Amino acid sequence: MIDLTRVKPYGDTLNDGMVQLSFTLPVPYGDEAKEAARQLAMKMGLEEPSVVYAKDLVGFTYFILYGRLIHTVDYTKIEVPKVDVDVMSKEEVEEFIKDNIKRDIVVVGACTGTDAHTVGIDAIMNMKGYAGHFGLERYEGIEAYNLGSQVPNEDLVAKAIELNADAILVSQVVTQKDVHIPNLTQLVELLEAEGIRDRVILICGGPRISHELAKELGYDAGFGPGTFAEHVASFIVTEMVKRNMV
Ligand code: B12
Repeated sequence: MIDLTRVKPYGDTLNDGMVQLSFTLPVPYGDEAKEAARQLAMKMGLEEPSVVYAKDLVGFTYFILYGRLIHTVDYTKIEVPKVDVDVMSKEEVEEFIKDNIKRDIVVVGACTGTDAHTVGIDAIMNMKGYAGHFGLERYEGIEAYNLGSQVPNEDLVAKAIELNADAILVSQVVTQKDVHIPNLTQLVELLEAEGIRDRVILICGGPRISHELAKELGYDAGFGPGTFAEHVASFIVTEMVKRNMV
């Protein structure tokens, strides 16, 4: 019987708490390094941790450990803010645009700032799509403009104004030292300064972007790993009708 108020990891048998974790320590490979890793794992709440793999990284050491986690979480109390929309298929979105918006909608997207990762925004926008899900460029009724990566916020805003965009999509993959936060915030400020923030649906996405973070930063929605074009398209068209942007 699973007690959802006290959930813990599962390895060989239910509730055994077994986990695997990996990390690197800035110390040379050797017995002392392995003992340091073991002690750290115990401080993290693992019982009987064992170092099952250690590799010299030229002065540093990389470890994989197994151990028995002592902590549990109350799954019944967990609430995660999510994009609240009924996801439609590509064909349903196309039909929805024809029936409810009655014009082509314009979507402009980019990976902004210094971020050079194109694969995420391409997955959402490109004709060929991602994992068997066509991107927005393939949708009838959507004019999609993918500006690529390392696009300054100023250029993205200028393009959105030029094309009279209904939605702006921003991808942020690099989050080291929270570099994405000022970059995402600056875009909102620029849109506000141009007086067009309320006229566009503003969406961000990336592997470490949550809907909650996106809302906090002034975006309409945020999408993380596992997103397909139809999730984004469904949100845009539903929101456009809600806001009477037809
Ligand atoms: C490929 C890759 C690169 C390629 C990028 C090539 C390219 N044309 O994109 C190259 C080699 C250039 C590269 C460079 C760097 N990279 Co890199 N890279 C990766 C890697 C291996 C895969 C990323 C990827 O393509 N994922 C596949 C896509 C489909 O997934 P995704 O981006 O998450 O997108 C999905 C969702 O997040 C969402 N989504 C994403 N964007 C958007 C936008 C919208 C609007 C919506 C709705 C949804 C959405 O939908 C997508 C589909 O489901 C990752 C590690 C990893 N395995 O993830 C590291 C990784 C992202 N890179 C990293 C780093 C650090 C760098 C460098 C800084 C390394 C360096 N020191 O030079 C540079 C940065 C260069 C720069 N200026 O940005 C780190 C980032 C760490 C962090 N927390 O910030 C990672 C995580 C590797 C690591 N573990 O350290 N990288």
